[in-house]
Amino acid sequence: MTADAPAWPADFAGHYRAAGYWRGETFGQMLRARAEQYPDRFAVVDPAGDLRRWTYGELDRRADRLAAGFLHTGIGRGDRVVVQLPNVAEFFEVVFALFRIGALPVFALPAHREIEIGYFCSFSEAVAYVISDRHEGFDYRDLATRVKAQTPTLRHVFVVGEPGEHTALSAVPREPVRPGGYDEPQASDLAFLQLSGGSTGVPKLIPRTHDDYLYSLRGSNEICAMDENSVYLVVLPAAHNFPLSSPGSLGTLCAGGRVVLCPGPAPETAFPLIAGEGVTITGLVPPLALVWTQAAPNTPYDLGSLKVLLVGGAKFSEEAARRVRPTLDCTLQQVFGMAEGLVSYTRLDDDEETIVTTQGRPISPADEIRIVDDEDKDVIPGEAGHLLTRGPYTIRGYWRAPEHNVRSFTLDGFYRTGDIARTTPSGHLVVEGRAKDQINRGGEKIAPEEVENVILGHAAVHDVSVVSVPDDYLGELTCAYVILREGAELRPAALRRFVRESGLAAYKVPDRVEFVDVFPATGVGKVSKRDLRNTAAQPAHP
Ligand code: AMP
Ligand code: DBH
Repeated sequence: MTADAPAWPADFAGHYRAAGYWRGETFGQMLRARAEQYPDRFAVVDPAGDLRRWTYGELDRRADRLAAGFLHTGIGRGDRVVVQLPNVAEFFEVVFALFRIGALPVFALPAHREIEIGYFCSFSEAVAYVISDRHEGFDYRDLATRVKAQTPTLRHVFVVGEPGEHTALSAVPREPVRPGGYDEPQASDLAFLQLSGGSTGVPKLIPRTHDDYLYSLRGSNEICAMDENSVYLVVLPAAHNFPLSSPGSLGTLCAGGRVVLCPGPAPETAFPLIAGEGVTITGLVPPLALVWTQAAPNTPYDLGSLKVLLVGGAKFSEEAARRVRPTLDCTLQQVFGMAEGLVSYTRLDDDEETIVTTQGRPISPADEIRIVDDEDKDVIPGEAGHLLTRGPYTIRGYWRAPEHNVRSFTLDGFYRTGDIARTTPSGHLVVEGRAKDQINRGGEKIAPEEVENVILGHAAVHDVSVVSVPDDYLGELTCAYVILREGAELRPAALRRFVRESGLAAYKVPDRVEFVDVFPATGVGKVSKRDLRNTAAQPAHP
Protein backbone atom coordinates (compact mmCIF):
# COMPACT_ATOMS: atom_id res chain seq x y z
CA MET A 1 0.00 0.00 0.00
CA THR A 2 1.09 3.56 -0.58
CA ALA A 3 0.42 6.96 0.94
CA ASP A 4 -2.48 7.26 -1.52
CA ALA A 5 -4.53 4.75 0.41
CA PRO A 6 -4.65 4.61 4.22
CA ALA A 7 -3.61 1.12 5.30
CA TRP A 8 -4.83 -0.98 8.23
CA PRO A 9 -2.70 -0.40 11.34
CA ALA A 10 0.00 -3.07 11.80
CA ASP A 11 -1.74 -4.75 14.76
CA PHE A 12 -4.97 -5.18 12.80
CA ALA A 13 -3.11 -6.41 9.72
CA GLY A 14 -1.19 -8.86 11.88
CA HIS A 15 -4.39 -10.18 13.38
CA TYR A 16 -6.11 -10.54 9.98
CA ARG A 17 -3.12 -12.51 8.70
CA ALA A 18 -2.78 -14.67 11.80
CA ALA A 19 -6.48 -15.50 11.68
CA GLY A 20 -6.06 -16.68 8.07
CA TYR A 21 -8.26 -14.00 6.56
CA TRP A 22 -5.43 -12.52 4.53
CA ARG A 23 -3.50 -15.30 2.87
CA GLY A 24 -0.89 -13.48 0.85
CA GLU A 25 -2.41 -14.53 -2.47
CA THR A 26 -2.88 -12.18 -5.43
CA PHE A 27 -5.59 -12.34 -8.10
CA GLY A 28 -2.97 -13.37 -10.62
CA GLN A 29 -1.95 -16.30 -8.44
CA MET A 30 -5.55 -17.23 -7.71
CA LEU A 31 -6.37 -17.55 -11.42
CA ARG A 32 -3.17 -19.50 -12.06
CA ALA A 33 -4.07 -21.94 -9.28
CA ARG A 34 -7.58 -22.50 -10.69
CA ALA A 35 -6.14 -22.99 -14.18
CA GLU A 36 -3.86 -25.68 -12.82
CA GLN A 37 -6.67 -27.30 -10.89
CA TYR A 38 -9.39 -27.07 -13.57
CA PRO A 39 -7.63 -26.41 -16.90
CA ASP A 40 -10.53 -27.65 -19.04
CA ARG A 41 -13.52 -26.48 -17.06
CA PHE A 42 -15.34 -23.46 -18.40
CA ALA A 43 -14.61 -20.22 -16.58
CA VAL A 44 -16.39 -17.60 -18.69
CA VAL A 45 -19.30 -17.92 -21.12
CA ASP A 46 -20.22 -14.96 -23.31
CA PRO A 47 -23.38 -15.65 -25.33
CA ALA A 48 -23.33 -12.40 -27.34
CA GLY A 49 -22.52 -12.67 -31.05
CA ASP A 50 -20.48 -15.81 -31.63
CA LEU A 51 -20.94 -17.67 -28.38
CA ARG A 52 -17.60 -17.93 -26.61
CA ARG A 53 -16.64 -20.32 -23.86
CA TRP A 54 -13.26 -19.84 -22.25
CA THR A 55 -11.84 -22.54 -20.04
CA TYR A 56 -9.76 -21.68 -16.98
CA GLY A 57 -6.71 -22.64 -19.01
CA GLU A 58 -7.67 -20.28 -21.80
CA LEU A 59 -8.57 -17.36 -19.51
CA ASP A 60 -5.26 -17.78 -17.72
CA ARG A 61 -3.30 -17.86 -21.00
CA ARG A 62 -5.19 -14.88 -22.38
CA ALA A 63 -4.55 -12.88 -19.22
CA ASP A 64 -0.87 -13.77 -19.39
CA ARG A 65 -0.47 -12.81 -23.01
CA LEU A 66 -2.37 -9.55 -22.66
CA ALA A 67 -0.39 -8.79 -19.49
CA ALA A 68 2.76 -9.12 -21.57
CA GLY A 69 1.23 -6.88 -24.21
CA PHE A 70 0.35 -4.23 -21.63
CA LEU A 71 3.90 -4.39 -20.24
CA HIS A 72 5.25 -4.03 -23.77
CA THR A 73 3.05 -0.93 -24.19
CA GLY A 74 4.62 0.59 -21.09
CA ILE A 75 1.83 -0.10 -18.60
CA GLY A 76 3.13 -1.48 -15.33
CA ARG A 77 2.78 -1.93 -11.62
CA GLY A 78 0.75 0.77 -9.88
CA ASP A 79 -0.49 2.38 -13.12
CA ARG A 80 -4.19 3.15 -13.26
CA VAL A 81 -6.33 1.97 -16.18
CA VAL A 82 -9.97 3.02 -16.43
CA VAL A 83 -11.99 0.00 -17.56
CA GLN A 84 -15.45 0.68 -18.98
CA LEU A 85 -16.80 -2.47 -20.56
CA PRO A 86 -20.26 -4.00 -20.82
CA ASN A 87 -20.82 -7.63 -19.84
CA VAL A 88 -18.36 -9.21 -22.29
CA ALA A 89 -15.70 -11.88 -21.86
CA GLU A 90 -12.90 -9.37 -22.50
CA PHE A 91 -13.76 -7.72 -19.19
CA PHE A 92 -12.12 -10.69 -17.43
CA GLU A 93 -9.20 -10.93 -19.84
CA VAL A 94 -8.44 -7.24 -19.26
CA VAL A 95 -8.82 -7.11 -15.50
CA PHE A 96 -6.84 -10.31 -14.88
CA ALA A 97 -4.09 -9.07 -17.23
CA LEU A 98 -3.96 -5.84 -15.20
CA PHE A 99 -4.09 -7.71 -11.87
CA ARG A 100 -1.21 -9.86 -12.98
CA ILE A 101 1.13 -6.95 -13.64
CA GLY A 102 -0.09 -4.95 -10.65
CA ALA A 103 -1.73 -2.23 -12.74
CA LEU A 104 -4.98 -1.03 -11.16
CA PRO A 105 -8.29 -1.22 -13.00
CA VAL A 106 -10.53 1.74 -12.17
CA PHE A 107 -14.01 0.23 -12.52
CA ALA A 108 -16.27 2.56 -14.49
CA LEU A 109 -19.85 1.63 -15.43
CA PRO A 110 -21.14 1.55 -19.03
CA ALA A 111 -23.62 4.30 -18.08
CA HIS A 112 -20.87 6.77 -17.23
CA ARG A 113 -20.27 9.64 -19.61
CA GLU A 114 -17.82 12.47 -20.13
CA ILE A 115 -18.13 14.10 -16.72
CA GLU A 116 -17.57 10.86 -14.80
CA ILE A 117 -14.99 9.32 -17.14
CA GLY A 118 -13.10 12.59 -17.51
CA TYR A 119 -12.92 12.80 -13.74
CA PHE A 120 -11.83 9.18 -13.22
CA CYS A 121 -9.09 9.56 -15.82
CA SER A 122 -7.76 12.87 -14.57
CA PHE A 123 -8.09 12.21 -10.85
CA SER A 124 -6.54 8.75 -11.04
CA GLU A 125 -3.95 10.00 -13.59
CA ALA A 126 -4.88 7.02 -15.72
CA VAL A 127 -2.43 5.95 -18.43
CA ALA A 128 -5.01 3.92 -20.35
CA TYR A 129 -8.75 3.63 -20.88
CA VAL A 130 -10.42 0.42 -22.09
CA ILE A 131 -13.81 0.61 -23.83
CA SER A 132 -16.07 -1.29 -26.19
CA ASP A 133 -16.77 0.31 -29.57
CA ARG A 134 -20.54 0.68 -29.21
CA HIS A 135 -23.00 -0.50 -26.64
CA GLU A 136 -26.73 0.20 -26.47
CA GLY A 137 -26.52 2.75 -29.24
CA PHE A 138 -23.70 4.75 -27.68
CA ASP A 139 -20.29 5.18 -29.32
CA TYR A 140 -17.62 5.05 -26.61
CA ARG A 141 -14.87 5.90 -29.12
CA ASP A 142 -16.08 9.49 -29.43
CA LEU A 143 -16.24 9.75 -25.66
CA ALA A 144 -12.67 8.41 -25.48
CA THR A 145 -11.46 10.93 -28.06
CA ARG A 146 -12.83 13.80 -25.99
CA VAL A 147 -11.50 12.43 -22.70
CA LYS A 148 -8.07 11.74 -24.19
CA ALA A 149 -7.82 15.30 -25.46
CA GLN A 150 -8.35 16.66 -21.95
CA THR A 151 -6.26 14.11 -19.98
CA PRO A 152 -2.49 14.58 -20.36
CA THR A 153 -1.60 11.28 -18.64
CA LEU A 154 -3.86 9.18 -20.87
CA ARG A 155 -1.55 7.55 -23.43
CA HIS A 156 -3.71 4.68 -24.67
CA VAL A 157 -7.30 3.93 -25.52
CA PHE A 158 -7.96 0.23 -26.15
CA VAL A 159 -11.18 -0.77 -27.87
CA VAL A 160 -12.98 -4.11 -27.76
CA GLY A 161 -14.38 -4.23 -31.31
CA GLU A 162 -13.76 -1.78 -34.15
CA PRO A 163 -11.13 0.65 -32.91
CA GLY A 164 -11.86 3.74 -35.02
CA GLU A 165 -9.00 6.15 -34.36
CA HIS A 166 -7.90 4.22 -31.25
CA THR A 167 -6.10 0.89 -30.74
CA ALA A 168 -7.98 -2.38 -30.99
CA LEU A 169 -7.51 -4.48 -27.87
CA SER A 170 -6.85 -7.38 -30.22
CA ALA A 171 -3.93 -5.42 -31.72
CA VAL A 172 -2.09 -5.13 -28.40
CA PRO A 173 0.93 -7.35 -29.03
CA ARG A 174 0.29 -10.71 -27.40
CA GLU A 175 3.52 -12.29 -26.25
CA PRO A 176 4.40 -15.18 -24.04
CA VAL A 177 5.38 -13.81 -20.65
CA ARG A 178 8.52 -14.79 -18.91
CA PRO A 179 7.54 -15.67 -15.34
CA GLY A 180 9.44 -13.39 -13.00
CA GLY A 181 10.34 -11.22 -15.97
CA TYR A 182 8.52 -8.28 -14.45
CA ASP A 183 7.74 -6.55 -11.20
CA GLU A 184 4.96 -8.71 -9.70
CA PRO A 185 2.45 -7.25 -7.24
CA GLN A 186 2.23 -8.29 -3.59
CA ALA A 187 -1.02 -9.47 -2.01
CA SER A 188 -0.96 -6.44 0.30
CA ASP A 189 -0.84 -4.09 -2.71
CA LEU A 190 -3.89 -2.40 -4.13
CA ALA A 191 -5.60 -4.59 -6.73
CA PHE A 192 -8.03 -2.00 -8.13
CA LEU A 193 -10.01 1.14 -7.46
CA GLN A 194 -13.74 0.62 -7.04
CA LEU A 195 -16.26 3.46 -7.23
CA SER A 196 -18.33 4.82 -4.42
CA GLY A 197 -21.91 5.90 -5.03
CA GLY A 198 -20.85 8.87 -3.00
CA SER A 199 -22.55 11.81 -1.42
CA THR A 200 -20.18 14.55 -2.54
CA GLY A 201 -19.62 16.55 -5.72
CA VAL A 202 -17.22 14.01 -7.19
CA PRO A 203 -17.22 10.23 -6.82
CA LYS A 204 -14.66 8.76 -4.43
CA LEU A 205 -12.27 6.01 -5.42
CA ILE A 206 -12.11 2.96 -3.17
CA PRO A 207 -8.73 1.25 -2.82
CA ARG A 208 -9.05 -2.54 -2.43
CA THR A 209 -6.13 -4.90 -1.90
CA HIS A 210 -5.70 -8.44 -3.24
CA ASP A 211 -5.64 -9.74 0.34
CA ASP A 212 -8.77 -8.04 1.57
CA TYR A 213 -10.93 -8.55 -1.50
CA LEU A 214 -10.01 -12.21 -1.90
CA TYR A 215 -10.99 -12.74 1.72
CA SER A 216 -14.41 -11.21 1.07
CA LEU A 217 -14.78 -13.56 -1.93
CA ARG A 218 -13.88 -16.70 0.04
CA GLY A 219 -16.21 -15.61 2.84
CA SER A 220 -19.02 -14.92 0.37
CA ASN A 221 -18.46 -18.26 -1.34
CA GLU A 222 -18.87 -20.13 1.90
CA ILE A 223 -22.06 -18.25 2.78
CA CYS A 224 -23.54 -18.64 -0.70
CA ALA A 225 -22.46 -22.32 -0.99
CA MET A 226 -20.36 -21.65 -4.09
CA ASP A 227 -18.30 -24.49 -5.52
CA GLU A 228 -16.94 -25.69 -8.86
CA ASN A 229 -20.46 -26.65 -9.96
CA SER A 230 -21.86 -23.17 -9.37
CA VAL A 231 -22.95 -21.22 -12.44
CA TYR A 232 -23.29 -17.46 -11.76
CA LEU A 233 -25.20 -15.22 -14.16
CA VAL A 234 -23.82 -11.65 -14.33
CA VAL A 235 -26.98 -9.61 -14.86
CA LEU A 236 -25.98 -6.26 -13.36
CA PRO A 237 -23.05 -4.33 -14.90
CA ALA A 238 -20.01 -6.58 -14.40
CA ALA A 239 -17.84 -3.89 -12.83
CA HIS A 240 -20.29 -3.09 -10.05
CA ASN A 241 -19.16 -4.35 -6.68
CA PHE A 242 -22.26 -6.50 -6.11
CA PRO A 243 -22.06 -8.71 -9.26
CA LEU A 244 -18.28 -8.60 -9.03
CA SER A 245 -17.92 -9.87 -5.49
CA SER A 246 -21.10 -10.87 -3.68
CA PRO A 247 -20.19 -13.61 -4.52
CA GLY A 248 -20.33 -12.46 -8.09
CA SER A 249 -18.08 -13.27 -11.00
CA LEU A 250 -14.85 -13.09 -9.04
CA GLY A 251 -16.23 -15.24 -6.24
CA THR A 252 -17.32 -17.77 -8.86
CA LEU A 253 -13.86 -17.85 -10.45
CA CYS A 254 -12.35 -18.23 -7.01
CA ALA A 255 -14.60 -21.27 -6.46
CA GLY A 256 -13.75 -22.80 -9.85
CA GLY A 257 -17.32 -22.31 -11.08
CA ARG A 258 -18.65 -20.89 -14.31
CA VAL A 259 -19.45 -17.23 -15.01
CA VAL A 260 -22.17 -16.61 -17.60
CA LEU A 261 -22.46 -13.07 -18.93
CA CYS A 262 -25.94 -11.70 -19.45
CA PRO A 263 -26.08 -8.93 -22.07
CA GLY A 264 -29.10 -7.29 -20.41
CA PRO A 265 -31.30 -7.67 -17.32
CA ALA A 266 -34.69 -8.34 -18.94
CA PRO A 267 -36.29 -11.76 -18.28
CA GLU A 268 -36.47 -12.33 -22.07
CA THR A 269 -32.66 -12.17 -22.16
CA ALA A 270 -31.86 -13.82 -18.85
CA PHE A 271 -34.37 -16.67 -18.65
CA PRO A 272 -33.18 -18.51 -21.81
CA LEU A 273 -29.61 -18.27 -20.50
CA ILE A 274 -30.60 -19.65 -17.10
CA ALA A 275 -32.28 -22.61 -18.81
CA GLY A 276 -29.57 -23.13 -21.41
CA GLU A 277 -26.53 -22.80 -19.17
CA GLY A 278 -27.96 -24.30 -16.02
CA VAL A 279 -27.46 -21.11 -13.99
CA THR A 280 -27.55 -21.85 -10.25
CA ILE A 281 -27.19 -18.38 -8.73
CA THR A 282 -27.48 -14.72 -9.67
CA GLY A 283 -27.84 -11.27 -8.11
CA LEU A 284 -30.37 -8.51 -8.80
CA VAL A 285 -31.36 -5.08 -7.51
CA PRO A 286 -34.91 -4.92 -6.05
CA PRO A 287 -36.71 -3.44 -9.10
CA LEU A 288 -35.33 -6.19 -11.34
CA ALA A 289 -36.20 -8.86 -8.80
CA LEU A 290 -39.77 -7.57 -8.94
CA VAL A 291 -39.82 -7.81 -12.75
CA TRP A 292 -38.41 -11.35 -12.64
CA THR A 293 -40.91 -12.57 -10.06
CA GLN A 294 -43.70 -11.18 -12.25
CA ALA A 295 -42.35 -12.81 -15.41
CA ALA A 296 -41.35 -16.20 -13.98
CA PRO A 297 -44.81 -17.82 -13.64
CA ASN A 298 -45.48 -17.43 -17.37
CA THR A 299 -42.09 -18.20 -18.84
CA PRO A 300 -41.71 -21.15 -21.21
CA TYR A 301 -38.13 -21.60 -19.96
CA ASP A 302 -37.19 -24.07 -17.27
CA LEU A 303 -35.64 -22.08 -14.43
CA GLY A 304 -35.27 -25.19 -12.26
CA SER A 305 -31.48 -24.94 -12.04
CA LEU A 306 -31.68 -21.61 -10.18
CA LYS A 307 -31.10 -22.29 -6.48
CA VAL A 308 -30.26 -18.86 -5.07
CA LEU A 309 -31.35 -15.33 -5.92
CA LEU A 310 -29.38 -12.58 -4.22
CA VAL A 311 -31.15 -9.25 -3.92
CA GLY A 312 -29.44 -6.09 -2.72
CA GLY A 313 -28.16 -2.64 -3.54
CA ALA A 314 -31.30 -1.06 -2.10
CA LYS A 315 -33.89 -2.09 0.42
CA PHE A 316 -36.00 -5.04 -0.76
CA SER A 317 -39.50 -4.70 0.62
CA GLU A 318 -40.78 -7.56 2.74
CA GLU A 319 -43.77 -7.91 0.47
CA ALA A 320 -41.59 -8.31 -2.64
CA ALA A 321 -39.19 -10.60 -0.77
CA ARG A 322 -42.04 -12.99 0.04
CA ARG A 323 -42.76 -13.47 -3.65
CA VAL A 324 -39.34 -14.86 -4.53
CA ARG A 325 -39.70 -18.45 -3.40
CA PRO A 326 -43.24 -19.06 -4.70
CA THR A 327 -42.50 -17.60 -8.15
CA LEU A 328 -38.88 -18.56 -8.80
CA ASP A 329 -38.73 -21.64 -6.59
CA CYS A 330 -35.35 -20.68 -5.20
CA THR A 331 -33.90 -19.33 -1.96
CA LEU A 332 -33.73 -15.58 -1.53
CA GLN A 333 -30.54 -14.25 -0.09
CA GLN A 334 -30.74 -10.59 0.90
CA VAL A 335 -27.43 -8.82 0.62
CA PHE A 336 -26.57 -5.44 2.04
CA GLY A 337 -23.16 -4.41 0.83
CA MET A 338 -20.95 -1.54 -0.13
CA ALA A 339 -17.93 -1.14 -2.36
CA GLU A 340 -16.10 0.24 0.70
CA GLY A 341 -16.23 -3.22 2.24
CA LEU A 342 -18.81 -4.62 4.65
CA VAL A 343 -21.16 -7.15 3.11
CA SER A 344 -24.02 -8.71 5.04
CA TYR A 345 -26.03 -11.73 3.84
CA THR A 346 -29.02 -13.66 5.08
CA ARG A 347 -27.87 -17.28 5.33
CA LEU A 348 -29.24 -20.04 3.14
CA ASP A 349 -30.46 -21.87 6.26
CA ASP A 350 -32.01 -18.85 7.95
CA ASP A 351 -35.74 -19.28 8.53
CA GLU A 352 -38.04 -17.65 5.96
CA GLU A 353 -39.05 -14.80 8.33
CA THR A 354 -35.41 -13.80 8.84
CA ILE A 355 -34.77 -14.01 5.10
CA VAL A 356 -37.64 -11.72 4.18
CA THR A 357 -37.37 -9.22 7.05
CA THR A 358 -33.63 -8.67 7.54
CA GLN A 359 -30.54 -7.78 5.55
CA GLY A 360 -28.55 -10.58 7.11
CA ARG A 361 -25.31 -10.80 9.05
CA PRO A 362 -21.79 -9.66 8.10
CA ILE A 363 -19.46 -12.08 6.33
CA SER A 364 -16.76 -12.22 8.97
CA PRO A 365 -16.53 -12.79 12.72
CA ALA A 366 -13.96 -10.00 12.57
CA ASP A 367 -16.44 -7.49 11.11
CA GLU A 368 -17.04 -4.95 13.86
CA ILE A 369 -20.41 -3.22 13.85
CA ARG A 370 -21.42 -0.19 15.89
CA ILE A 371 -24.82 1.50 15.87
CA VAL A 372 -24.49 5.01 17.26
CA ASP A 373 -26.41 8.24 17.81
CA ASP A 374 -25.51 11.67 16.41
CA GLU A 375 -22.82 12.01 19.13
CA ASP A 376 -21.17 8.70 18.19
CA LYS A 377 -22.48 7.06 21.39
CA ASP A 378 -23.73 3.48 21.14
CA VAL A 379 -27.51 3.32 21.08
CA ILE A 380 -29.46 0.87 23.24
CA PRO A 381 -29.23 -2.53 21.51
CA GLY A 382 -32.09 -2.92 19.05
CA GLU A 383 -32.54 0.80 18.48
CA ALA A 384 -31.83 2.33 15.10
CA GLY A 385 -28.79 4.53 14.60
CA HIS A 386 -25.82 5.30 12.37
CA LEU A 387 -24.07 2.16 11.20
CA LEU A 388 -20.29 2.22 11.63
CA THR A 389 -18.06 -0.66 10.64
CA ARG A 390 -14.46 -1.82 10.68
CA GLY A 391 -12.98 -5.12 9.57
CA PRO A 392 -10.67 -7.23 7.43
CA TYR A 393 -12.16 -6.15 4.10
CA THR A 394 -13.46 -2.66 4.89
CA ILE A 395 -11.21 0.18 3.73
CA ARG A 396 -9.60 2.58 6.20
CA GLY A 397 -9.86 5.51 3.81
CA TYR A 398 -10.64 6.55 0.24
CA TRP A 399 -7.90 6.94 -2.34
CA ARG A 400 -6.19 10.36 -2.26
CA ALA A 401 -8.93 11.96 -0.17
CA PRO A 402 -7.45 12.91 3.23
CA GLU A 403 -9.93 15.70 3.99
CA HIS A 404 -12.90 13.57 3.11
CA ASN A 405 -11.52 10.65 5.12
CA VAL A 406 -11.59 12.73 8.29
CA ARG A 407 -15.37 12.94 7.92
CA SER A 408 -16.03 9.44 6.62
CA PHE A 409 -14.00 7.52 9.20
CA THR A 410 -13.81 7.71 12.98
CA LEU A 411 -10.42 8.32 14.58
CA ASP A 412 -10.19 4.63 15.40
CA GLY A 413 -10.88 3.60 11.83
CA PHE A 414 -14.58 2.82 11.64
CA TYR A 415 -16.19 3.63 8.28
CA ARG A 416 -19.28 5.81 8.58
CA THR A 417 -21.59 3.99 6.17
CA GLY A 418 -24.21 6.76 6.21
CA ASP A 419 -26.85 4.07 6.65
CA ILE A 420 -29.34 3.96 9.52
CA ALA A 421 -29.70 0.43 10.80
CA ARG A 422 -30.64 -1.64 13.82
CA THR A 423 -29.72 -5.13 14.93
CA THR A 424 -32.22 -7.84 15.86
CA PRO A 425 -31.70 -10.01 18.96
CA SER A 426 -30.40 -12.72 16.61
CA GLY A 427 -27.70 -10.33 15.41
CA HIS A 428 -29.20 -9.63 12.01
CA LEU A 429 -29.04 -6.16 10.50
CA VAL A 430 -32.12 -4.29 9.37
CA VAL A 431 -31.51 -1.22 7.23
CA GLU A 432 -33.97 1.47 8.30
CA GLY A 433 -32.88 4.43 6.22
CA ARG A 434 -30.04 6.72 5.35
CA ALA A 435 -28.37 9.72 6.91
CA LYS A 436 -26.06 10.53 4.00
CA ASP A 437 -27.14 12.92 1.26
CA GLN A 438 -27.46 10.26 -1.40
CA ILE A 439 -30.30 9.04 -3.58
CA ASN A 440 -30.71 5.30 -4.14
CA ARG A 441 -32.57 4.95 -7.43
CA GLY A 442 -33.26 1.24 -7.62
CA GLY A 443 -29.75 0.42 -6.45
CA GLU A 444 -28.06 3.10 -8.56
CA LYS A 445 -26.55 5.61 -6.19
CA ILE A 446 -26.70 9.31 -6.98
CA ALA A 447 -24.87 12.07 -5.13
CA PRO A 448 -27.24 15.06 -5.29
CA GLU A 449 -24.32 17.48 -5.07
CA GLU A 450 -22.83 16.12 -8.29
CA VAL A 451 -26.10 16.72 -10.15
CA GLU A 452 -26.58 20.12 -8.50
CA ASN A 453 -23.15 21.24 -9.68
CA VAL A 454 -24.07 20.45 -13.27
CA ILE A 455 -27.45 22.20 -13.06
CA LEU A 456 -25.82 25.29 -11.55
CA GLY A 457 -23.89 25.56 -14.81
CA HIS A 458 -27.09 26.45 -16.66
CA ALA A 459 -27.32 30.19 -17.37
CA ALA A 460 -30.99 30.40 -16.33
CA VAL A 461 -30.46 28.75 -12.94
CA HIS A 462 -29.94 30.73 -9.78
CA ASP A 463 -30.02 27.84 -7.30
CA VAL A 464 -30.92 24.17 -7.16
CA SER A 465 -31.49 21.38 -4.66
CA VAL A 466 -31.83 17.73 -5.69
CA VAL A 467 -33.77 15.36 -3.45
CA SER A 468 -35.37 11.91 -3.60
CA VAL A 469 -39.05 11.22 -4.22
CA PRO A 470 -40.55 7.86 -3.19
CA ASP A 471 -41.41 5.57 -6.10
CA ASP A 472 -43.25 2.25 -6.09
CA TYR A 473 -40.98 0.65 -8.66
CA LEU A 474 -37.48 2.11 -8.22
CA GLY A 475 -37.86 2.92 -4.51
CA GLU A 476 -36.64 6.46 -5.08
CA LEU A 477 -36.59 8.88 -8.00
CA THR A 478 -34.77 12.20 -8.22
CA CYS A 479 -36.42 15.59 -8.13
CA ALA A 480 -34.57 18.84 -8.82
CA TYR A 481 -36.01 21.93 -7.15
CA VAL A 482 -34.83 24.94 -9.15
CA ILE A 483 -34.88 28.68 -8.50
CA LEU A 484 -34.51 30.52 -11.80
CA ARG A 485 -32.66 33.76 -12.29
CA GLU A 486 -34.90 36.80 -12.46
CA GLY A 487 -36.70 36.97 -15.80
CA ALA A 488 -35.26 33.65 -16.97
CA GLU A 489 -37.43 30.95 -18.48
CA LEU A 490 -36.76 27.26 -18.66
CA ARG A 491 -38.81 24.13 -19.21
CA PRO A 492 -38.20 20.92 -17.28
CA ALA A 493 -37.46 18.97 -20.46
CA ALA A 494 -34.85 21.52 -21.52
CA LEU A 495 -33.12 21.31 -18.16
CA ARG A 496 -33.11 17.53 -18.26
CA ARG A 497 -31.61 17.64 -21.76
CA PHE A 498 -28.99 20.10 -20.51
CA VAL A 499 -27.92 17.68 -17.77
CA ARG A 500 -27.69 14.78 -20.21
CA GLU A 501 -25.78 16.79 -22.81
CA SER A 502 -23.41 18.05 -20.14
CA GLY A 503 -22.10 14.48 -20.02
CA LEU A 504 -23.59 13.02 -16.86
CA ALA A 505 -24.76 9.38 -16.75
CA ALA A 506 -28.43 9.12 -17.78
CA TYR A 507 -29.52 7.63 -14.45
CA LYS A 508 -28.48 10.88 -12.76
CA VAL A 509 -30.72 13.07 -14.95
CA PRO A 510 -33.50 14.33 -12.63
CA ASP A 511 -36.72 12.40 -13.11
CA ARG A 512 -38.68 15.47 -12.07
CA VAL A 513 -37.94 19.19 -12.19
CA GLU A 514 -39.91 21.68 -10.08
CA PHE A 515 -39.50 25.45 -10.22
CA VAL A 516 -39.88 27.34 -6.93
CA ASP A 517 -39.26 30.88 -5.64
CA VAL A 518 -37.46 29.95 -2.41
CA PHE A 519 -36.21 26.85 -0.62
CA PRO A 520 -37.42 25.93 2.86
CA ALA A 521 -34.67 26.65 5.39
CA THR A 522 -33.47 24.83 8.49
CA GLY A 523 -33.06 26.56 11.84
CA VAL A 524 -29.54 27.60 10.89
CA GLY A 525 -30.56 28.88 7.48
CA LYS A 526 -29.38 25.97 5.33
CA VAL A 527 -31.64 24.50 2.65
CA SER A 528 -33.85 21.95 4.36
CA LYS A 529 -33.66 18.89 2.14
CA ARG A 530 -35.97 17.11 4.55
CA ASP A 531 -38.73 19.68 3.95
CA LEU A 532 -38.12 19.49 0.20
CA ARG A 533 -38.36 15.70 0.32
CA ASN A 534 -41.62 15.95 2.23
CA THR A 535 -43.02 18.38 -0.31
CA ALA A 536 -41.87 16.19 -3.19
CA ALA A 537 -43.52 13.14 -1.62
CA GLN A 538 -46.97 14.85 -1.51
CA PRO A 539 -49.36 13.79 -4.24
CA ALA A 540 -49.21 16.21 -7.20
CA HIS A 541 -51.59 19.20 -7.12
CA PRO A 542 -54.83 18.67 -9.09
P1 AMP B 1 -21.82 2.10 -2.38
O1 AMP B 1 -21.17 2.72 -1.16
O2 AMP B 1 -21.96 3.02 -3.54
O3 AMP B 1 -21.20 0.82 -2.76
O4 AMP B 1 -23.33 1.77 -2.00
C1 AMP B 1 -23.59 1.04 -0.85
C2 AMP B 1 -24.87 1.52 -0.24
O5 AMP B 1 -25.98 0.90 -0.91
C3 AMP B 1 -25.05 1.13 1.19
O6 AMP B 1 -24.33 1.96 2.07
C4 AMP B 1 -26.55 1.25 1.34
O7 AMP B 1 -26.92 2.60 1.47
C5 AMP B 1 -27.06 0.77 -0.01
N1 AMP B 1 -27.46 -0.65 0.05
C6 AMP B 1 -26.81 -1.71 -0.45
N2 AMP B 1 -27.48 -2.86 -0.23
C7 AMP B 1 -28.60 -2.53 0.44
C8 AMP B 1 -29.70 -3.27 0.98
N3 AMP B 1 -29.81 -4.60 0.84
N4 AMP B 1 -30.66 -2.57 1.64
C9 AMP B 1 -30.59 -1.24 1.78
N5 AMP B 1 -29.57 -0.48 1.29
C10 AMP B 1 -28.59 -1.11 0.63
O1 DBH C 1 -24.97 -1.49 -3.27
C1 DBH C 1 -23.84 -2.00 -3.21
O2 DBH C 1 -22.81 -1.33 -3.36
C2 DBH C 1 -23.73 -3.47 -2.93
C3 DBH C 1 -24.88 -4.22 -2.75
C4 DBH C 1 -24.78 -5.58 -2.50
C5 DBH C 1 -22.48 -4.07 -2.85
O3 DBH C 1 -21.35 -3.34 -3.02
C6 DBH C 1 -22.38 -5.44 -2.60
C7 DBH C 1 -23.55 -6.20 -2.42
O4 DBH C 1 -21.15 -6.01 -2.53
